[in-house]
Amino acid sequence: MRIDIVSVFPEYFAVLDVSLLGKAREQGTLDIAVHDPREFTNDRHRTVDDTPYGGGAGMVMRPEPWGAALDHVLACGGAVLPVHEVPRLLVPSPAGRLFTQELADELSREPWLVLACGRYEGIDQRVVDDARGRMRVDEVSMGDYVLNGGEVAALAIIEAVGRLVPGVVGNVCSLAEESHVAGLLEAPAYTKPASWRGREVPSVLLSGHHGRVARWRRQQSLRRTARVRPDLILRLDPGSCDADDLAVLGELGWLPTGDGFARGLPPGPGAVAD
Ligand code: JDQ
Repeated sequence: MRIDIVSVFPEYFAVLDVSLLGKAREQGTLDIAVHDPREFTNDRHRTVDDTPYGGGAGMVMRPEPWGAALDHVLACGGAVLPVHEVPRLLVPSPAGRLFTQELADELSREPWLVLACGRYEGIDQRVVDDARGRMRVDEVSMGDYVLNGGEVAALAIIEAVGRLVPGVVGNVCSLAEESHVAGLLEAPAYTKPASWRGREVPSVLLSGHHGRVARWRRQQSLRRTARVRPDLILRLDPGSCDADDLAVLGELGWLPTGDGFARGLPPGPGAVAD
């Protein structure tokens, strides 16, 4: 996969030399290049920002350097790809659609991504609107909190997408296991020693009984998700739940509906708390 990043802070992306993604770049599985819009300015001060029309605090990134940088990426960045390829453009923004595992999956099957990282109050909207005429564009949010720019969001996107690209993650089983438990939080994990500071590893994990371990983990996932992320239980597919799952959720007051789960009666007296 080819990834072009556009950012006025190219140094941010030094971490892409490290660990799994660093190895994938060495192997050529990921081909990542960073471009600085400042290199596409014409004035003596290499200005990338200006005051917002309509007034208000902060600065907005000027469209001309961004337009030129994206033109360059399309003309040269794709020199390594078949001529017919068109990239997907991702623009991190607090006003974008939520970046999800589903989108990460979809993007991992693309040959070419471009990430446009704004700063200040963001990029002049016309840059995004103009790009939509040439490629698929998604403005994406990492969640309802505010970052200072798109760089950290771009790194999270690259890590989430990159690890799904064939050949990046060595252990393919862990990816398969993840998709099996998709939509639920992970069960807690433990390693040696079996006893630490008076705390024991749950005995079922030492039992060697694979069936019981799987059932315990699934139950922990369901309980944890119901407690911490009830929004995920609402969207859980009852078709992906077996009788054991329904029993656990029922005990917590969740009942299957046509297309998900709903809060039923709260567990009555004698119900077991987690
Ligand atoms: C940019 C900014 C507008 C703060 C400039 C570019 N999930 C998420 N949070 N924050 C961002 C994404 C994000 C992404 C790109 C960005 C923030 N800023 C700063 C812009 C309002 C507030």
